[in-house]
Formats: sequence, C-alpha cells, structure tokens
Amino acid sequence: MEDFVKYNWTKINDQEHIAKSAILFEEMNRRRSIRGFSDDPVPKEALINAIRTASTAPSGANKQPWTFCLISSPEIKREIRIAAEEEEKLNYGQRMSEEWLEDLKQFRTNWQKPFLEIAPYLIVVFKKVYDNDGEGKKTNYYVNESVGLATGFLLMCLHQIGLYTLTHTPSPMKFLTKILNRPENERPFLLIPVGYPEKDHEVPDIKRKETDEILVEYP
Ligand code: IYR
Repeated sequence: MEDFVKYNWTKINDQEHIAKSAILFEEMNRRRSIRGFSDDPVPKEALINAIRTASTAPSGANKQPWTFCLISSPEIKREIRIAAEEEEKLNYGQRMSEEWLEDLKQFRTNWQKPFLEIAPYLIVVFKKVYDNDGEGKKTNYYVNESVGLATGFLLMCLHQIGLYTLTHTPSPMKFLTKILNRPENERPFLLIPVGYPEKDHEVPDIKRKETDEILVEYP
C-alpha cells in the first residue's frame, strides 16, 4: 500500500495565469526544428537536467516506461549516421509514397543526415514495452502516450533553456537498439539531435494553424 503525502501547491491570480501563458506561447511559437547544426559544445549538465525534467511527465500507472540515451561519442554518432542514412536511402528511394515525398518538399530533406555527426549530442528516447527488472516481465500501460508526453516535456525544456532540436525518425530504427546495446524490452521511439543551428541556418517558412482551426469551445 502506497502512502499519501500532502501536496504543496500554490495558487496564482488570473492576471498571472494570463501573463505567463502569453509569454510561454510566444516562446514556444518561436521553436523550430533545425536540420543544420553547428558543432559548438553544449553543457552536459543542462541536458541531464532536461532529461530529468522529461522524466517528470505523467505515465500510465507511473511506470515511467522510458530510457533516454545521451550520446556524445563521435564513434557512436558516426555509426548512427551511417545506419540512419542507409534506412533513409531506402525511404526516399522506394519506401515513401509520391504523396509523402510531395508533402516533404517544403522541408528540403533528403537521405543525407550529416547533422547526426555534427550535433554535439544525440538523445535517443526508448520506450519500454514492458518492464524487465530481473524478477520477470511487468506490464507497462499507455506506453506510446506516456513516452510521447515525456518527449514533449523534453523538447519544450530544451527550447526553454536555449537549445535547438530536431525530432528525427530514420525508420525503421531497430539499428539504434543494436548500436546502443539496449535490452529486448526497449524500442526506439525518437532520435533527437541537440545543439545550436549552423551559421546562417535557414528554416522553411511554415505556417501554424490558426486558433479556430485547432480549438473548439463548448461554453
Ligand atoms: N525520416 C525522413 C523523412 C521525413 C519524414 C517526415 I513525416 C518528416 O516530417 C520529415 C522527414 C527524414 O528525416 O528525412
């Protein structure tokens, strides 16, 4: 039986809610995925704090069914680049539909992924489809939702602390399990290069949906 403890929460006033929400929106609305990184170093301690923040996300039955791999080894980054490019060559050359390729044109992506070696860090998020603590298999619940939430926390945190990211899925990503030597119960969820944009980096001029396209109110 788990204990319950008093929750120390605080109430702020409506003006503060509104002011904080407006600032946060402006900040997050400036976030952009980047695909050209510089090799400028970033402080590892900040990344570890960001990962700890990600791990505060809610999860099914609080199972926290995730592992974050933090990679700075040039050898491992190189291995990941080579394997990712192999998959992406097949994706762009034969696996992706015409519609998909058309949808991606605006991002000017291709199979080449030099940023996987250039970015100072790669974070690979793994989901634990079940837990394996040595005493046998234990069930995890809502694994995709939970790991998606933790990854969202991570991306938001990294942006808030002034670091830049890409959500990268060189699928199928099974090669990451192998290169990073992860156990059988872990599956790659997302590959996130972290660092700073390269000099004069350009991003596509994307438009975000208007509020009335994403929000339905029931007053
Ligand atoms: N994984 C490929 C293709 C790709 C797919 C989607 I959906 C994107 O939003 C962007 C790219 C790549 O990274 O190039």
